Amino acid sequence: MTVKIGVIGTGAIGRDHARRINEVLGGAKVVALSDVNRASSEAVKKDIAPDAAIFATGEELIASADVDAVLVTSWGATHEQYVLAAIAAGKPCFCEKPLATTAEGAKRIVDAEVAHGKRLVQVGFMRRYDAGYVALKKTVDTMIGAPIMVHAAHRNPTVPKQYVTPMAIHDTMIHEIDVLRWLLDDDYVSARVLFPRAAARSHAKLRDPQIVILETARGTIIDVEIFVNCHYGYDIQCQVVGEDGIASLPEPMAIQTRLGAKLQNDILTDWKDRFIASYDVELQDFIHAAAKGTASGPNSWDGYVAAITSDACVAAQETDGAAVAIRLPARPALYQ
Ligand code: NAI
Ligand code: ISE
Repeated sequence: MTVKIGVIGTGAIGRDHARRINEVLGGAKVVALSDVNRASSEAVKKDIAPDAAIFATGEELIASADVDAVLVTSWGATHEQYVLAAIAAGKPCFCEKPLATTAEGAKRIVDAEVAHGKRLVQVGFMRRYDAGYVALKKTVDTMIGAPIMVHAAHRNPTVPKQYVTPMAIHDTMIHEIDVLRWLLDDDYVSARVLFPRAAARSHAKLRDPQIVILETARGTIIDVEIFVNCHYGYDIQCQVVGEDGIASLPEPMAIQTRLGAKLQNDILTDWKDRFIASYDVELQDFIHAAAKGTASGPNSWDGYVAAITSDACVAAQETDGAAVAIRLPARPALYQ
């Protein structure tokens, strides 16, 4: 079976996901495109999906009888409306992070999916599919004893001018919020945020870098440095300190040279390259599940927990280092 996919939001990642569906992965084809900027869908049609129909709105795309499953890759604030429409239509839906920009919005999606009675939503937390994180999880689960601390860093070389302080949490650190919860198989109970002096490349509305400290229910303390104007590269670090030893996320493969009295290798500069293989694997997983009319991988509950945690971290940006509690409601049976 070929799953006929409609893509809503054909900017950077929507275009890249359309490319991987049509040119890299198996079992699916992009048949429909929609973007508030029609020129962007037209460019994707021309370059990647010549047979795709262009729809004026995401809702019309979702309603089309030609569309079996939906990719939501528009701006974060628009995700909720499209995911809810896909659930109402009973169509599997892959939604880029964040599932919704508020915890209330994510809860509406959880409620709608629970009422539908079957999983339809996969959230784009691709790090769970990254070979390095998968290997790290196996090591943490089997070799280093119970985790005590995690030291992590999420560094972007640069961000657009409109990127402001809360976005460090709900646009950037949301990846750590999800992947560390998965890695430790634990939930968060509190968040604190510390600000060192702002880096010179920052601006008045962006306090950069920042350090978020999360505590888990089992007492593991996690520190995450978010530095989105680090200049030197796109760099993701994660080290888990356990009772018996330490495990670290592997560096991406890179050729090492010994040349001109220097030992060196390149550092990546773009998230698209750093997680290219993980995006392939996550979308192939989506296609397999969508062919069966369902979804797997990170679910709406994970998206909801990430939204609750993000809200607590953003609140903690305003408390001068004081802890903000994170309280989760009971998990519905659909997500056990
Ligand atoms: P982008 O700005 O390059 O593209 C977004 C597109 O959505 C634009 O073409 C815009 O015109 C369109 N759009 C906005 N509102 C719309 C609406 N109501 N209906 C239809 N189209 C609409 O942004 P980018 O970087 O592609 O990000 C899109 C989403 O993907 C964001 O939620 C972002 O957080 C997520 N993302 C995830 C990444 C990951 O590593 N998993 C990496 C980059 C982005
Ligand atoms: C972007 O939206 C992503 O998801 C990237 O993975 C992240 O590194 C970046 O900070 C975000 O803006």
